[in-house]
Formats: sequence, C-alpha cells, structure tokens
Amino acid sequence: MANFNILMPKLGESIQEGTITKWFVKEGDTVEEDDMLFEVATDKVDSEIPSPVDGVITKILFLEDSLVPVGEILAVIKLEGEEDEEPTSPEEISIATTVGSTETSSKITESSVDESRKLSNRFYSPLVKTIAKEENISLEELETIDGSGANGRVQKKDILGYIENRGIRQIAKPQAENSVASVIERKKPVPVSIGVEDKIIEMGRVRKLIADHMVMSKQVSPHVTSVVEADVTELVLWRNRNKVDFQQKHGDKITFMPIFTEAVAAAIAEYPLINSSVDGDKIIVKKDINIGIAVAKPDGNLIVPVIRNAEQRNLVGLAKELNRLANAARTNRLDPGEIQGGTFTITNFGSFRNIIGTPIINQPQVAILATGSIEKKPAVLETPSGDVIAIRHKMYLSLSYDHRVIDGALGGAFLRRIADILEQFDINRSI
Ligand code: CO6
Repeated sequence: MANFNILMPKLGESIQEGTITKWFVKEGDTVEEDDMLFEVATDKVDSEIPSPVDGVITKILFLEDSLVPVGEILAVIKLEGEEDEEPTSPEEISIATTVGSTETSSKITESSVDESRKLSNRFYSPLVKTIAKEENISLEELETIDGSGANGRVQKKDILGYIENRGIRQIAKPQAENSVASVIERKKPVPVSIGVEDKIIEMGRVRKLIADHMVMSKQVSPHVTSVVEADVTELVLWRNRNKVDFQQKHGDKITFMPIFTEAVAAAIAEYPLINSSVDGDKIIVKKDINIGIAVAKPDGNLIVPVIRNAEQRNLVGLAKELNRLANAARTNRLDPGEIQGGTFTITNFGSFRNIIGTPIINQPQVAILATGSIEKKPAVLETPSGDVIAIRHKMYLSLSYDHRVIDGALGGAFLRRIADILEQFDINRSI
C-alpha cells in the first residue's frame, strides 16, 4: 500500500521538537490536500499543519499534548486511489514539510518495512552509527543531535559532545505522557489552601512555559542588577519634532524602542562579552547581535521576537522591524523562527509607565536590559555661569546579568555606555 508518512516538521532552524496541541482529523477520515491535519506548538508559537496529499488517515501515532522530535512519523495517510496491496510492500513515501517558508519539500524514499521508522533521511557515517550503537543511542535520539558538518551532518565530535552532556539533557520521549507540562516538573514548595470562594485558573500551555523558563533562568544564572539614570532630553525633543514626518516619510511610527535598540547594539559591539552564552565551562561569544524585544500580548502573555543583526540596521530599519514583529506577536502571526536565536533582550516596561525593574535573563543569554518610563524631572545642570535647576526628560535603565560571566565592572560599564549613547543623541539627526 502506498502511504504518505506525515512527519513532525522542522519549524525553525534550531527547533528539535514540537508539541501536538490539536488533531483536526481522526483515523478513517478522508483528507484533501491543504486540509488542516494538526496544530503543533514550539516554544510560544502555534502552527497549523496542512495535509500535503489527498487520502485516508490510516494511523495517528501520537496523542494530543505529545512532545515529538522533528522528523518523527506522526500519522500515515493512504494515498487516494491506491489499491491495497500486500502489507509487506516495500514502497514507502515520506514527506517533510518546512513551515515558515513558501517551500514544501517532499522526499520519496524506497525503504524496507524495517526502515519505515527512518526519520529525516540524515546521513550518518559508519563511525557515528557505531558510537551510537555502543552508547545505546536510538535513531530517534540521534536525530536530536545538532550536526556541525556540511548540511547539518553529525560528526564524531558532535556525538561525543552529546554523550558527554547526555546526563543533563532532557530527551524527548515520543510518548503522550511526555507533555510540555512534565518536561520540567512544576514543584509545589508551599501548600496552598483554597477557600470556597477562591477562583482556580488552570495555567495555559504558554503560561506554563513562561513559568518554567523563569524558574529555570533563576536556577541557572546568578542574577545581579545594576541601574543607571540617563538624561534623554535631546532624544525626546528630536522625537517630538520628527514623529509626524517620520511616519509620513517611512510609513511607520517611531517610538523610543528602535533608538534604545540601536544604542544597545552599538554598546554590545564595544562590549562583545555581553553577547554571549555559557556552555558548560565555555563562554560562547556570539558574532551576530540578535536583539529580542519583550512584547506584551493582549492575552496577558509575553513573547520575545528577535531583531536579527540589529547592528547592521539603521534607525528606519530597526523601527520597521520592531513594528512588524510587535504586530505579528500581538496577533499571533509570528513564525517559530522569529523567536529563536536572540543573543540579548530588551524589555520596555516604560510602555506602562514603570520606572525601574529587575528583569529575568532570557536563557541562554547572559544579560537583559529594562528600559523605564521617560519622565520629566527637575535636574541640576552645570552651566558656565553656575549650576541651575532645569526640567529634563530622564529615565532609568536597569541591566540584569549573569554573574558567572559578567562582573559588576563590565556590566556597569556596558550599561553606562548605553546611557551615554542615548544622552549624546544628535537632536539634528535627519530622518
Ligand atoms: N518612556 C516613555 N514613553 C514610552 C516608553 C518609555 N520607556 N515606552 C513607550 N513609550 C511611549 C511610546 O513612545 C508611544 O508613544 P506615542 O508614539 O507618543 O503614542 C507609547 O508609549 C506606546 O508605545 P508602544 O508600547 O506601543 O511602542 P514601543 O515601540 O515603545 O514598544 C513594545 C513596543 C513591544 C516593547 C511594547 O508595546 C510592549 O509590549 N511593552 C511591554 C513589554 C513588557 O511587558 N515587558 C515585560 C515587563 S515586566 O520586565 C519585566 C522586570 C519585569 C517587571
């Protein structure tokens, strides 16, 4: 019988697994090409996956809430118009769907029944296969290892590195019980008494993810926070002067966020260690400056889309990308890849007029900047004719950083540099 295997799609460059949050079909259903089959969630983004073929669903292999590695077979569709043959027929067709691009790549492989659990058709050298066998690493597990060779090929050093860290890794078991909720066990350290009139709200999937990520971050990184004040009067006056013209000329609004982002990218270029991650005993200093922006969603959740290569964009480019990502985040239209790969995060709680906060690091990054509300304040100014008190626009910037790798001197100097860049904003800058 000719079958299409529906595989867990690769939803982003570094995504290795996804949770099936909903099946739109059941065994025995007839589907047409582009009919929705299931919804898959990776981190905080949900994607609906359509059928690439016409046919009948003959098998569904995972229940809802299963966490499944990329490339695993999720369901089998008997192709429309195909007659039943002997069950041992060797022909098998598998399809790999790439979501987030316009391309859908399909691959037709001839394989024996034994090989029908072959996953993504990655090539493994005999040496890698031997090591995997000796170490009891299954094919499914092998598929989760990042390969550093050409086209993501797993090399000897990749599998050896994986084995070294294996003890501390959470391997996704293709079982229904391995839901996101159980990947990190939510502990109940303090018993809670519930009164009859108290309201119980079940945490949604995204809320649980945020909760787990926050706890994990505090456990992984010793956080410290430094705070500086910046006089951003010139910058505020420049925006007041150019707000309307900027929108007319570029078709996008200009807020303070793109200016904060530009200042952060410039400061990171001077203090590259801020743009790093900790990997065991190694510090990985990232080349690209990919700045995550915390966006508050209307449903009360928080998501962090990433402005890639922020250092290469000008103010107009930053404003456009920020507005695009913030809108996509608020309307649930982000691609999974758009929340991946951040190397530093900015959270702007000035949006709701808070002035100082101590943000939690977005792992595996090592620092996060919080920008407070810009407020008018009386301030002492030094002038040639003596000190005067003037009304100035001021804000607090707070930086939480990972004390494993960033000490106070570096964190403080980096933070002060951001403030200095903002204070030196050229009021005559053209738009
Ligand atoms: N000061 C003064 N005015 C501000 C500021 C600050 N810091 N931030 C925004 N605004 C103004 C902004 O210029 C807009 O003014 P108009 O153009 O004159 O209308 C207005 O407020 C609305 O700005 P908006 O928020 O729509 O756009 P912005 O580009 O500034 O920010 C965003 C985009 C996606 C960052 C923002 O919409 C958002 O979601 N912010 C909340 C992020 C958040 O919830 N972070 C978590 C905070 S909790 O970190 C936390 C430490 C703990 C407490």
